Amino acid sequence: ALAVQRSLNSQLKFPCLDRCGKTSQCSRLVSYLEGQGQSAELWRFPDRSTSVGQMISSYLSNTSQLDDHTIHLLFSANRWEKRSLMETKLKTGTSLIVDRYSYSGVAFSSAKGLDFEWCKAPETGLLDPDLVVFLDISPEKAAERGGYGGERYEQIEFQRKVAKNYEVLRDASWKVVDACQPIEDVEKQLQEIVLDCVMSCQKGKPFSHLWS
Ligand code: Z5A
Repeated sequence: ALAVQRSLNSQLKFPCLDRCGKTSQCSRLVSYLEGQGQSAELWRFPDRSTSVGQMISSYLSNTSQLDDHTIHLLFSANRWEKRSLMETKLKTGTSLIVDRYSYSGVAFSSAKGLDFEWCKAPETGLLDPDLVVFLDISPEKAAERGGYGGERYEQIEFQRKVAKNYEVLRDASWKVVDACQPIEDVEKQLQEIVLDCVMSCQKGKPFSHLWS
C-alpha cells in the first residue's frame, strides 16, 4: 500500500564530509539535467529557510546550544516538514538533487556518541532516494579547501568519526566518486551516473522508504 508508481522522477542524494564539493556539484548537476530537457531542482538539508531550519542554523554557527538528541530530532524534523512537497515534486516529474539527507543525520549525530539505531529511528518512513552518491575525500584534504573551520562540526577529529560512520551506512548501491579529482572530472562522472538514474526512473518505479 505504501508503494506509489512513479512517473518521470528521481531523487539523488549526496551525503559526505564537509567541503567535499557537493554544493558545487549539485548545482552543476541541476543545470546539466535542465540542459538535457529534464525538470530538476536543487534541494539541501538542512533547509535553513524554515523555522526549524533557523534553529539548526544558529546551533551550527554556535550562537545557540542544544542537547545532542534535540538537535538530531530537529534535523530529522527539517526533513519531515519537506516530505510531502518532495513526494509531490517527484510525482509531477521533477528530479530532486538533494545536498545531504538522512545519512548525514545519522553519520554526524552518532559521531557524537549517540546510538546508531536511535539515530536512524526518526528517519524511518522518509522517502528512500533512487541513488546515493558519496563524494569521497579524506578529512585532511577537505580541511585544506576554502572556508573550512567556521561551523560547529568543522574539526578534523570529528570529521574522522563521521567518515567511519559513513562506511557503516554505505551499501553496495551507493556510487562512490573520488572528490579529490579536478572539479570538472568529478562533474563529468556525476553527469553519467545521474543521467543513467534519471532515465531508469522514467520507466516508472515505486516509492520506497527508509530504512527498508
Ligand atoms: N548535518 C547534520 O549534523 N545532520 C543532518 O541531518 C544534516 C547535516 C543534513 C551543515 O551542512 C552541517 O550540518 C554539516 C553536517 C550537518 N556539518 N559539517 N561539517 P551543510 O551541507 O550546510 O554544510 P557543509 O557540509 O559545511 O557544506 P559546504 O560547506 O557547503 O561544503 P561542500 O558543499 O561540501 O563543498 P563546496 O561548497 O561545493 O566546496 C567547498 C570548497 O571546495 C569551495 O571552495 C570549492 O570551490 C572547493 N572545491 C569543490 N570541489 C573541488 C575540487 N574537486 N577540487 C578542489 N576544490 C574543490
